[in-house]
Amino acid sequence: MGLEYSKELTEEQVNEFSKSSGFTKTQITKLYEKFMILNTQKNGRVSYQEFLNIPELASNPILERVISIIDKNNNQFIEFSELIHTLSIFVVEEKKKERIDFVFKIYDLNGDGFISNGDLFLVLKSMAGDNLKDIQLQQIVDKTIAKFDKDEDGKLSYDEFINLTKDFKLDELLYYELEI
Ligand SMILES: [Ca+2]
Ligand SMILES: [Ca+2]
Ligand SMILES: [Ca+2]
Repeated sequence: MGLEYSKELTEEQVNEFSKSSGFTKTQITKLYEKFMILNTQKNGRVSYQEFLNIPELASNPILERVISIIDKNNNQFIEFSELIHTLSIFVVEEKKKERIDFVFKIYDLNGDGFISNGDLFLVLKSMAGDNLKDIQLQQIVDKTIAKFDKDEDGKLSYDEFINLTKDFKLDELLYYELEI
């Protein structure tokens, strides 16, 4: 009904998106403008490839994992509603649990419900870049897993991860950094 393809949102759509996400109307309008810039094909949904074309993002190996989590309906495209839902997780203070869920899914790279030693290594490596040697990184990973792996199965469950986020104040960190 034109929603996905319109260059501008109608007032009604702005209201709806604002209500469902917690963003102000002005923020919705601005975000939509950015979304349409990303959307080089101007078809109302951003493909994985369009995301990967963003120079600052292209070098990030966990990007595809992040995009696949944003893509809630799994159609290989990011719709505007999916994008603002995800962004709102990081700017609306009360959405703390959703923030932690989102971060857990990123760390659980293979999506099996646990953060394994290998998952954590790959995620931290992609964040640290070349600043740390693999051996140093592996030591950090081993220590971190050992510290929070209460049931000693060698990997972190969701509950164990919650303790980690508390220890590192991960939630506050994320909330602060991504505030817009
Ligand atoms: Ca989608
Ligand atoms: Ca996993
Ligand atoms: Ca465990």
